[in-house]
Amino acid sequence: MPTMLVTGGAGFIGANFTHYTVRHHPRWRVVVLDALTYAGDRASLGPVAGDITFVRGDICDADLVDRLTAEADVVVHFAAESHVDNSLHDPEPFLRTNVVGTFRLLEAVRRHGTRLHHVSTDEVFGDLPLDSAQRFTEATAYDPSSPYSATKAASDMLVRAWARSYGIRATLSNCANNYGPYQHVEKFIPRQITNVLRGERPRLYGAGVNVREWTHVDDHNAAVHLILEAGRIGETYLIGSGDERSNREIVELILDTMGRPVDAYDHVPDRPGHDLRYANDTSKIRTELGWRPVYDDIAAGLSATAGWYRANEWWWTAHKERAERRYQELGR
Ligand code: NAD
Ligand code: TDX
Repeated sequence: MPTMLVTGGAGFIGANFTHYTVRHHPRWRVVVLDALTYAGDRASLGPVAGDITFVRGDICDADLVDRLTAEADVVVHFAAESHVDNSLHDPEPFLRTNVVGTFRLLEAVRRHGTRLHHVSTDEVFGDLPLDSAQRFTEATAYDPSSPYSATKAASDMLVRAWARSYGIRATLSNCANNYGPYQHVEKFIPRQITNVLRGERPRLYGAGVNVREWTHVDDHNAAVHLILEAGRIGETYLIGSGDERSNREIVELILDTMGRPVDAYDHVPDRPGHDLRYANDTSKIRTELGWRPVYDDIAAGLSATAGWYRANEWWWTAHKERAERRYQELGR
């Protein structure tokens, strides 16, 4: 059986990717490498625990990464510090994991000739004006705004340089905002859903006009599998649902689907440097690889996601206490 090493597989997208792989691509033997930071949770892998191998470890640990990469046919790299607000408060872990960690993986795949897929974000391109038809493409110049996006941009640049200079077999993807089960409650959608479940009001940064292109995590992960199967080595693919919504619209949809008045939310101080709008032109992955989002109804997706958080309070309660203590310190 070919072996796939999944870094960050105990986080939101990595855990859903691991579930998706076990369910839809059972020919792979999956090894998850995850440091179990505050954002990682072994319980997210509970449903597939018997089908995979879990290794607790750090992607900055060169010896461990070398050993696991030597045994793998493919590395799918999700591990990262992922939250913009945390990066504004304390950037150093972002430099370490997102830049140095990616460098360690690159050196290991270079030594062993292992295929790599690097998972990244559209935030590397900076932001777009609110009222325009502009979209990011694979050729858009990098212009990151936050320490998070700057370190993700650096990691993408390293992957491209290693591909060109050393000929490593790598592909990259830059996806829009994801939502779905097992997302950490520090992030926008699960924060608001769990606030409502606890009888508290959603909290909107600033006026709530900022726009994101919400994409279901399974659509993202289906795209990653297509790239692994048929993506061209050295290429980058943008991923996104095409469904742009303001933060205010999302909060109203959440309140509505959860049976609350749509204006039962509060405004809180804005995020410094808050990116206005992200939107991806996904023509390349659609025409080259035939990818299409399956989840094309955000109201239905939010309703299902709210249902998941309602049914899985055990999974998020402890994370919620810690996340809200942090937000209190940040005044948001
Ligand atoms: P997450 O924060 O939920 O999960 C990150 C995982 O990485 C956690 O399990 C954590 O324990 C692990 N990790 C962190 N540092 C590590 C280290 N040094 N060594 C090993 N493991 C470590 O993040 P996510 O939202 O699932 O994002 C996954 C990837 O997808 C990231 O690379 C992110 O940049 C990218 N991405 C996320 C989104 C989104 O909307 N969430 C959109 C586009 C791209
Ligand atoms: O309580 C909140 N209120 C609010 O209005 C939170 C937590 C967020 N927001 C706003 C900020 C953003 O405009 O909602 C939007 C989404 O916020 P986040 O969930 O923090 O996502 P974002 O900053 O857009 O980044 C996300 O998408 C791209 C992920 O966290 C990144 O890892 C990914 O790369």
